[in-house]
Amino acid sequence: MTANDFERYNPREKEPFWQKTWDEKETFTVSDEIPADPYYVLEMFPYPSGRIHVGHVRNYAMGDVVARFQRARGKTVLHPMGWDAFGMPAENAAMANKVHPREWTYANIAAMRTQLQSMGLSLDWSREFATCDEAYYHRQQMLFLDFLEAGLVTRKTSKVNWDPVDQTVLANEQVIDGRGWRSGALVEQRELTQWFFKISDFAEELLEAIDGLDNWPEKVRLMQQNWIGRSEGLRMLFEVATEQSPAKTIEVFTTRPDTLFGASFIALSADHPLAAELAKTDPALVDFIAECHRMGTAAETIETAEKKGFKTTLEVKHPVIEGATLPVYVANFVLMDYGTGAIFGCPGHDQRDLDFANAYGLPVIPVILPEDADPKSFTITDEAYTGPGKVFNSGFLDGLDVEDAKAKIAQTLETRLVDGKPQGVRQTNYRLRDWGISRQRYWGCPIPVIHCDHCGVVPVPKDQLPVRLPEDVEFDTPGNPLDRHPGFRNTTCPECGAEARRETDTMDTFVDSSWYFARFTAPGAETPTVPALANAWMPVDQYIGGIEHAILHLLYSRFFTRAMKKTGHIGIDEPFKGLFTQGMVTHETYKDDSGQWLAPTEVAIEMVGEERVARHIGTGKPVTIGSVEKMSKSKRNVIDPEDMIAAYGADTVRWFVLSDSPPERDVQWTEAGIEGAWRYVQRVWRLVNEASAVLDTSAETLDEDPASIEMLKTAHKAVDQITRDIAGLRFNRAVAQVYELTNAISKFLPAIAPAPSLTAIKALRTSVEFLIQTIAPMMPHLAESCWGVLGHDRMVCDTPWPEADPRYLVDDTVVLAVQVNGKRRGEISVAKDAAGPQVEEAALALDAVARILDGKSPKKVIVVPNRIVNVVA
Ligand code: ANZ
Ligand code: ZN
Repeated sequence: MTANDFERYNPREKEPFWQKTWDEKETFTVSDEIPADPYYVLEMFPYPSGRIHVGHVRNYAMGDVVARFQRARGKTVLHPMGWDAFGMPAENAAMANKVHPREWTYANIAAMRTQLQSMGLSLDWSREFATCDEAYYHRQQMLFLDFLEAGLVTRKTSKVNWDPVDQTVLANEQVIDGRGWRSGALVEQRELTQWFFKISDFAEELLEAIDGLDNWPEKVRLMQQNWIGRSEGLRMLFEVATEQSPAKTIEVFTTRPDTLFGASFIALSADHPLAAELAKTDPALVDFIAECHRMGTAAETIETAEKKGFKTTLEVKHPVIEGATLPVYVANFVLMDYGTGAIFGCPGHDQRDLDFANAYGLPVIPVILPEDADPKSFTITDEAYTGPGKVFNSGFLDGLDVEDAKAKIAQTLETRLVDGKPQGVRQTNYRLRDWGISRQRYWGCPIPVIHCDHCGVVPVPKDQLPVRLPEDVEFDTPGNPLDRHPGFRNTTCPECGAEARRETDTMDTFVDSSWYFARFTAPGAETPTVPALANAWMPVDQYIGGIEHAILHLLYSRFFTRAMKKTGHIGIDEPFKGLFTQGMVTHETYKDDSGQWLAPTEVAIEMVGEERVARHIGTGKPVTIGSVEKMSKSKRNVIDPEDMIAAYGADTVRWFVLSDSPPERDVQWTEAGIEGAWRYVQRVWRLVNEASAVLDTSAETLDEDPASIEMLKTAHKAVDQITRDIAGLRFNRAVAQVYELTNAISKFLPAIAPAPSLTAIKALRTSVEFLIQTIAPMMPHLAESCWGVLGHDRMVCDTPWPEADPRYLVDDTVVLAVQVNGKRRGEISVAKDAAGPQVEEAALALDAVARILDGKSPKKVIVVPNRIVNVVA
C-alpha cells in the first residue's frame, strides 16, 4: 500500500461526530459530588458580543489543552463555561435596533455557544450560566445583602465621572483624555450617593497575600501591588499664620518629610473644605475651583494636565524654620481623596511641585544632595532630583541620608503639639479606593435595597428576592430606564409598610465576574455556593485570560473571595492559584491605493522572486502590505475563526494557535502557518494509517534491533518532554517535540515496513500511540479518529496519559571530541563508559585522524572518559 491509498482526513465529517459522541456520553460532565483529586481550569468567560474572535480561540485552546491533559493524568477536571452577560452593549443595541437587551444577549449567547462547540472544547456544558440569568443575579443579590450585613458595603457621596451622553457614572479607567470611553463625550464631575464595596479595608491583606501567589506572572503581581499602592508617610500640621483664617491648621500627608526644609508652598485640593470656605469670599477662587472640576477625577488626567494654582490669602508657619512662612495655594494636581487633600510642595525633589514652582515663581531649594554632587554648585532647574543622597541645607537634618532624615523629622514632629495635637503622626496610606458599584443602567443586577423616608435604607428581605429586572422598559431616552419605571421604582417599605422607593441603580458588571468561578462549583444551588463544593474545587488551579484584566478583575475577585469567606460562602482567601496571561493574535495589515484598510480576505499575495506582492482580489490593483498588528476591527486585519474552522477544521486552527510562539507572547496569524498546520493534520492521519497496516502484519522474528531501541528512546523522551512542557504551559515547545516524534516515526516506519520484527512492531505501536496521545489535548478530534484506526474501543480522551519509562530516558551513548595534537578533528559516538581501548580504536578509525597519521602509529592516545580523546601524532 502507498500513502495515496488512504483517504484524506475530513474534519468536516469527523469533528461533528466526535463532538456529538463526547456530548452523548457526557464525557466532560463532572458530578455534583465532592470530587476526588480535583483540578479546576478556567478561562476568563466571554462577553456575549455575538461572535467569537481569534483571541477567544487561543485562550480556550490553551485552557482545553490543560483540561484534557489533567484529565488524562487522572484528575477530576472541572472546566466550565459561561457568559459575562450584563453591560452596556446590550443596552446600546436596544437603543439602536429596538431589540430588548435580554433578547439580544441570549441570541448572541446561542450563536457563540455554537461557535465554541465547534472548537471541540472539553467543557462541562451542564454547568453553563449567564450572569444575566435570574438564577445567578438572584444569588448575587443574596451575597450583596450578606456583605451589607457584615459591614462590607457602604453608601457614601462621592465625586464621580459623569458621562452626559450615556448618562452614567464612569470608572476612572473608562475616562480617556477627559472623555467617556464609549460615547466620547466630555466627562463632567458630579456628586452622587453611591454604593461601595469596602475593598480598601482589605488593602493590606490584598497586598501581603500577593507574596503567596507564586504561580502568577511577576508582571501581574507588580501591577496589583502598584494599584494598591501602599506608602508610608507622615501626616503633619502646618499652623496658619494669617490672622483672618477659617482654619487654625492645615494638615498634609507627605512621604518625604525629609525634604521639609525645601518646602516652598502649601497646596490644597480644589475640593478641600478650606478651599470651599475661602471661596465664599472670593469669586475668582470659585471660578478656579470650577475649572478644576472640568478636568475629571482620573488620576492620569491630573498627572498629565498643566499644573495650575490659585494663590489664597493664607500663609502658614514653616514648622522647622524659625520665622519663615509658606504661601497657601489651591492647586489642580492635588486630589481630595488621597492623604488629607493637601500637600507641602518641595520643588527640588518632586517634579509636579517643580513645574508648579516654575510656573508661579516660587523658590526651589535643593535639600537632597546626590552622591558626588558639589553642595555649593548643585542646582535644580527643570528636573527634580528624586534619587537618594545626603540631606543638606536642612539644619539639624544635615548629613543624614533620606531614610534617617525621615525618621528624625518624624520623631521631632511627633513630640510637638500644635493646637493641642501632635504636629506629626506616622501613617500608612493606600492608593486603593473603595469600589463604587452603582451604575445608573438597566442591564445589570439590581441592588436589592429600598429607600424609605421613615426607615432609611432597608434591605429587601431575602425571601422577597430576586429583585427582578422588569421586562417592559423603554430605551428611547438616555438615562436609566429603571428610574423612569414606576412599577419598578415605587414600592412599599418592608419595615413600616409606607410608600417607598426602590433602589434603581444596578451593580457594576465587575461584580458579576467577581464570583462566577465559585458559582461554577455548584451552579444550580439555591444558595450562592455550596461551601463544601466550593472549598473542594477552589482555588482555581489554572486561570487563563488576557493581561487587560490584570488589575481590576483579579483584584475584585480576590476581594470578593475574602468577603465571601467572611460571610460563610467559601473557606478560602485566594480564588486563583495559577494565573496565565496569554499573548494576542496579530496579523499583517493591508491598504489599497487610496489608503483604505483592506481585510485579509480581500487581498491576494504572490511571490515575485523573493518578494511578497499583494493585490486587491476584486480590482486587481496593488495593495500595500503594512505592519503586523493586533487584530482589530478598525484596521480590518481580522480573521474570523468561524471561517477558518469551516475551511480547515477546529484541530488545524487549535494546532496553529498553539504552535507558533510561546503562549505568553503574541502570535502572528499567517496563511502559511494555518496551511502548515493543515498539512500536519493530514500527515499524522496518513502516518497512522500506514503504521496501522504494518502493525497488522505478523512478524516472524524477535530481533532486538538498534533501530527499534532508538525509536523507543525517542518516543519515551518525547513523552517525558511533552508532559513537562504541557504541565508548564509551554505549548509551543510541546508542539515542537511532537513534530520531532512524528519525524522519527516517519523515518522508522518505511525502514521496518518490508519485514518488521516483533520488536519493531512493538516499538512502532508504542511510538504511534504516544504520538496520538500527546496530540490529543491539542487536536482532540484527529486523535480520536487515529486512535480508532489503531483498533481501540476506548476513546483516547478516556485513556490515561502515557508514562515515560525512565530506562529509555538515560543516554547510553556519548559523543566525544577527537583532537590530534590539540586540534579538533572530529567526533565519535561510543557507548557511555566505554573502555579505553574501544574508544581509542574508534578515534583512530576516523578519516581525518587516519589521514594525519598517514599509516604511522600515534605516539600516544589520551582518553578522558566520556569527554575527549587526544591523539599525539
Ligand atoms: C512632600 C514631598 C516632597 C512629597 C517631595 C514628594 C516628594 P505616594 O508615594 O504616591 O503616596 N501627595 C500627598 N497627598 C496628595 C494628594 N492628595 N494629591 C496629590 N499629591 C499628594 O505620594 C505621596 C506624595 O504625594 C506626598 O509626599 C505628597 O508630596 C504628594 F520631595 O510631600 B510629598
Ligand atoms: Zn419604612
